[in-house]
Amino acid sequence: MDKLWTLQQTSFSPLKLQHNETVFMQGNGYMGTRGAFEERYPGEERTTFVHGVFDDVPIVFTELVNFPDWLNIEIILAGERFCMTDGQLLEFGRSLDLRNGLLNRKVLWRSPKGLTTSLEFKRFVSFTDVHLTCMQVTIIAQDYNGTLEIRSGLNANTDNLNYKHWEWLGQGFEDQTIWLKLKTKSTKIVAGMAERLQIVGETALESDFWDVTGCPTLRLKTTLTAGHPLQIEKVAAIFTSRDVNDPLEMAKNKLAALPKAAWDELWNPHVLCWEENWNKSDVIIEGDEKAQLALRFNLYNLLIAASRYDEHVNIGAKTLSGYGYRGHSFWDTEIFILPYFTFTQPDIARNLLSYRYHNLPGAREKAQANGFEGAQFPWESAGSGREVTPTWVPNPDDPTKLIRIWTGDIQIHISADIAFAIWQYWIVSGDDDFMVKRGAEIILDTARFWVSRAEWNQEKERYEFNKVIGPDENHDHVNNNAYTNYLVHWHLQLAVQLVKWLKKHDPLAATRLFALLELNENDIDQFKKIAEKIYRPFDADTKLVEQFDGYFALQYIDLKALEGRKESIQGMLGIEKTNQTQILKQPDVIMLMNLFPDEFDLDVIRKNYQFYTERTDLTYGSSLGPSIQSIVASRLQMVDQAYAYFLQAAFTDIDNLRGNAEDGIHAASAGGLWQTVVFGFAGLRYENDGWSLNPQLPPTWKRLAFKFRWRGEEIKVDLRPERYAET
Ligand code: IFM
Repeated sequence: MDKLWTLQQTSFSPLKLQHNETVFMQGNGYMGTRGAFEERYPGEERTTFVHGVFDDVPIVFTELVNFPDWLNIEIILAGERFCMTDGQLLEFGRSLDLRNGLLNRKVLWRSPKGLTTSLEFKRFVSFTDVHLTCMQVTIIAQDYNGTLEIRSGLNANTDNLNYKHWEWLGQGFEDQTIWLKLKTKSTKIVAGMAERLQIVGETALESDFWDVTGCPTLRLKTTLTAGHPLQIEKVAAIFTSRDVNDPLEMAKNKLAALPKAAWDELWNPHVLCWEENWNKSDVIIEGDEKAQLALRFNLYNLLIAASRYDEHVNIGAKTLSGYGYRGHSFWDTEIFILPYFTFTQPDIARNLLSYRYHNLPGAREKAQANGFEGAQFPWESAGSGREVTPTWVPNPDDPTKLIRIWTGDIQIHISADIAFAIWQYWIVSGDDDFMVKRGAEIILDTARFWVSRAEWNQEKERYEFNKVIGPDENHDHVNNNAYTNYLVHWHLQLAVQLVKWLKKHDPLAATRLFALLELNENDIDQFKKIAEKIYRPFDADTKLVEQFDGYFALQYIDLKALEGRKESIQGMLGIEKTNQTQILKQPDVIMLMNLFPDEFDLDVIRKNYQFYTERTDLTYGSSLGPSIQSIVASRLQMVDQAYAYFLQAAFTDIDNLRGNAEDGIHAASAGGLWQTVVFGFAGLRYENDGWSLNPQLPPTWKRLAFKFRWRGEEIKVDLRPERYAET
């Protein structure tokens, strides 16, 4: 077992089921399945989500639908059901091989009647044939001869936290295969699933099909002889009407085309495909094994979350790994996750940006509904690209009361974040085609939104953005949030430059786009004029950027005096009270300086870093915070601090640092982690003219190596600090 690639669980803890389900997550960019055990346990949250399969639900509008369970296998050994909480668990070990997504569990179990059996479970979700999953169970009776009964069904009675989304359409059994057909209640997406179960190399003594409505089940019975291994193989196929016309037929055909024992046939190309992915996207750290493994764990979770084929899906804030945020996507994708793909697998980045392009109609609808022009992207986005941020949610402390959520109304910076990600992708990939066909339309139509959203302050002779929420969500309805204003300024300038470029590069496309968006030269002048006059707070004396109007006058709270707390400041003080303090949920001005390092001199960055860091709730505020702090600390050559924040991001989910890993992977933190290493420790900087490195590695790191793509060319970075050079 390679400890730099393998995540291990050495003891079974029924109280940590859900946390471990998140950690032992598997997926392939089409579907994602939590690391639940094959047999069932109370308190588990077994889910499989498939990208783009959303259905309507109260309060949060829409959510990813939990698919029928393909994992379940019940094993009955000489009449006793295998269950790790009964009898005696003599040995237990589980591992996830990050190199190829293989989940393996080895158990030595003594039944209540005293019979000992060893069981090994292996499973993977195919990276090559994304509709397929494969599982193998090897069973050895240690000290007895007896019967073995296996029951395995496709259980459609799954729900999303008690909310049912599936309508049952049919089920059946043919050619040793069970099948199930369903439809989501509101979105009418049809799913077809099929499953085949067999004893490898043997014919079962008995085999039946139990036609239980909603849970077609296969049952196999045979005998176990002491010391002789017996192997069970299960393959399952999932298709939906989002992928093909007849999902059920496709699922059945898929299984019918597989050889009798399919593991090797599916496993070999799967491993090669993983190898290709890691070859492009791995990061090697030498001298710090814990950091290496944790980093790979986070990258693995990004690799299994991103669709390779579907331009109409994004990555949710919790990937496909849990109910948190119900599969909705935020700026987390563009600002935190996308750089990993832009730099290492630009095709995936292009897909993700295309999702925003296809969802322009939803963004235009939102702008119009709010009385604005152009395109205003939703704060939370799902299948259709319409705003799906809940407006009211029950107060967790008193469910009879509701809390108003304002982010969907006024957290407007996401439209500029998307423009930023497109620009970054363009600069790095040199993909002019994307810019001409898709990127420019997004950048210009969102620029138009800014023009109509800006407010002219006659007295101060400047444009302002009032009543907004910046990245720091502890403060709502603030005026002139620095992050928002600076970003819009940049966005409008970019729009002006882009028009110039487009006219020169592809005049016909420019004319077409102007006609499509009904733009004229006055509009472009307007972009320029507003950009010049947008208020961008900066105090030349203190060198501080005020996060928003009046921030400095808010109450200071000494976070150090509250060390040891177990909840966020907002949780302790409540929303209203926190609003009155200077405590930030996550970096805001520091976030700005992270995105535009060249706009501010180092002294300004240092002063703002010092000022805002001590006011930011980095332990229990947002998980998006630590990675950004780390990158900026690296830039300021504060390597120890950068490393401390790096660790905080790296172990967010593995060690459940925020106590909510059961809701799913913190995807933005995972994406930010890659940035802490590449933009932070390696100091990769890029601009129109090219890229450069300015490395400063943590003291124990003997080597940092990774690849990235720059305008079609593969660049290999291999950093070995001189202090470790052989003498
Ligand atoms: O997008 C983030 C936001 O910045 C902080 N709250 C959680 C969201 C989803 O991760």
